Amino acid sequence: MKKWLLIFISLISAKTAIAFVLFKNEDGEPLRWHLDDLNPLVHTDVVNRKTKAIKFHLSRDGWSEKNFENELNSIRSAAAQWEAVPETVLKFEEGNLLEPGVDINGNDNQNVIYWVKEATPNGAVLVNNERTDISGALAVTFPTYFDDHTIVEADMVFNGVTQRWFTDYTNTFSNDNLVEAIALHEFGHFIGLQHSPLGAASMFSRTVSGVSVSAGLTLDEVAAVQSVYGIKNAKEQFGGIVGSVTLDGEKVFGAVVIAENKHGNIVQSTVTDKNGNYELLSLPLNQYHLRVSPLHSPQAIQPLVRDIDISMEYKGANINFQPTKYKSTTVASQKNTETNFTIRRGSPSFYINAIRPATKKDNLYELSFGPFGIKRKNEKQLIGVYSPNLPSNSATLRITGDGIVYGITTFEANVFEGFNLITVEITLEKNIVPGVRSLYVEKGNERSYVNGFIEILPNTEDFDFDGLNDSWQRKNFPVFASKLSRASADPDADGYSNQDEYLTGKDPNDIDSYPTLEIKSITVDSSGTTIQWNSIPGKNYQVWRKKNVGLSEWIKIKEPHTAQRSFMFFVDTSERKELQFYRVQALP
Ligand SMILES: [Ca+2]
Ligand SMILES: [Ca+2]
Ligand SMILES: [Ca+2]
Ligand SMILES: [Ca+2]
Ligand SMILES: [Zn+2]
Repeated sequence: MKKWLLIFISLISAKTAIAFVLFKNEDGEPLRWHLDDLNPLVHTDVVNRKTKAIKFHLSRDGWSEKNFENELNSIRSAAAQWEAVPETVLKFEEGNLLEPGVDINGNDNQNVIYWVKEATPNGAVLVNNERTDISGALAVTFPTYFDDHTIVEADMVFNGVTQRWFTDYTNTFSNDNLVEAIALHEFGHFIGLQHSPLGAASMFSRTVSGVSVSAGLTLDEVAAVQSVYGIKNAKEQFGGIVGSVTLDGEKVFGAVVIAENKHGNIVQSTVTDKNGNYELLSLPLNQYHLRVSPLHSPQAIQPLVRDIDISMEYKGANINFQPTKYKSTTVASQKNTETNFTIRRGSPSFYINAIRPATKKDNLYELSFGPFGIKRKNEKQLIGVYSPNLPSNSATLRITGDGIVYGITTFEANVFEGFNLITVEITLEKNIVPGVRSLYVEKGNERSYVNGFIEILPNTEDFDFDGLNDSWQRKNFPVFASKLSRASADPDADGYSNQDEYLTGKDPNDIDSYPTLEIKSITVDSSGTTIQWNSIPGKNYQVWRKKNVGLSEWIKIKEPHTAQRSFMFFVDTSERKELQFYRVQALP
């Protein structure tokens, strides 16, 4: 079989991502690793035949002399986040560390990940046996694949020459590139994904430096992995929506299709293919609100999202049409429900070209070309959008979905050279549902969107989908999404899961630090004997008794009970008069 090399170059500037786009061949096969059904031509050091895990090798030197260990751990954390997506067969494992001096090579039967640290005298940053210059990129991933779109090898390189890197997720001041976020994006390519049209997605083509909303996978990317690597018996939890987009009877290429839930959060998005068709797959069974919009306005000189930001395959996408209204579609198990769109030619008379991220200061004007996150604070904040041709009155700026109270709208001309600004006061309601949303300006019956450029941030992050607060995991483990750090793991073998240690403030890496179980009180009254002890929410407890301390056998009282809080009561109604001994057991 012929081998092909694909180059995913991540462009520099503002970061983003959220909808998923797959790279398919003529038979409709997406680019992917075949982990359940191994191709014998794939080398066993590339995919481990026994564990069915994709094996990668890190170059031991990382980027910097002082921080290389954290740099390598950030890459491991990124792989672990993709692997943590529920209901998939996607697995990674790490092979031995490589000595410095590795290079991109699609034919050496080794998936390598490294920083290139030297440039040629004229500034070129050459990799791939000096054939590819990555000086303009943050990082590049090179999957090699067969005609049937089976990935047979993939290498990843970070630009250590023209880019600066950092690893501390709590450092909100750094303007360098966060290794974990860029590695997360690159691992998306590594497993076959293309760029997303959504601003806040990890797979958006551009990234904002520092710690930004591109960290962590979006629902869209979760769906992407589930659709390409989903385990077979999980399929009944999902369904799909498919359809076409047409304009005057012609199929439309490169139209953005977005599915939102009832709160206005984007659950998935994609872009129509050359035949005007789209597929939204691996959607949880629910009702969705779909709309179609162009990638950008034909009037925009430097749009926020362009056709080639998805991939070169999308060059020439049709952008000369009006965004549609919503259509509702209910997804049924293991079925693809058809929803077709007919769109209108033309283009709104205005578009959004830049963003004023959330601020409390009305005299602070930030001009951003990337997505932004907004905290759920119950106070007034300002958000805005800019472009050369925004209306100067009677227009509204809105965020898709519910949970937001809007205040005064302000119009200002020429805030930055040639950029008009519309600002609106917003207050997020307490019960707003976090997620990625879109901004739009509306005037009369015209609407213009920027898709997925605002993320309502959750109060606690859970990028590895285990229900355990990531900030605690990050504090206690060098690779926060690793198997050892997961909620159910017990790395110190003290019999208590990380979840239990978290809830009781114990050390998950110290076998001598564990929650103690102690009966706090026993009281006897007319209703029976009440026993109280300190408990861990979610843990099961069994109460036992015996009448005489000399008897060897304990007798169970009722079935185990699950604790709801940090203390627990149990009433033994059967015995009141006689002497009793009680014992409470925490079940593993
Ligand atoms: Ca290689
Ligand atoms: Ca977590
Ligand atoms: Ca433990
Ligand atoms: Ca412990
Ligand atoms: Zn990329």
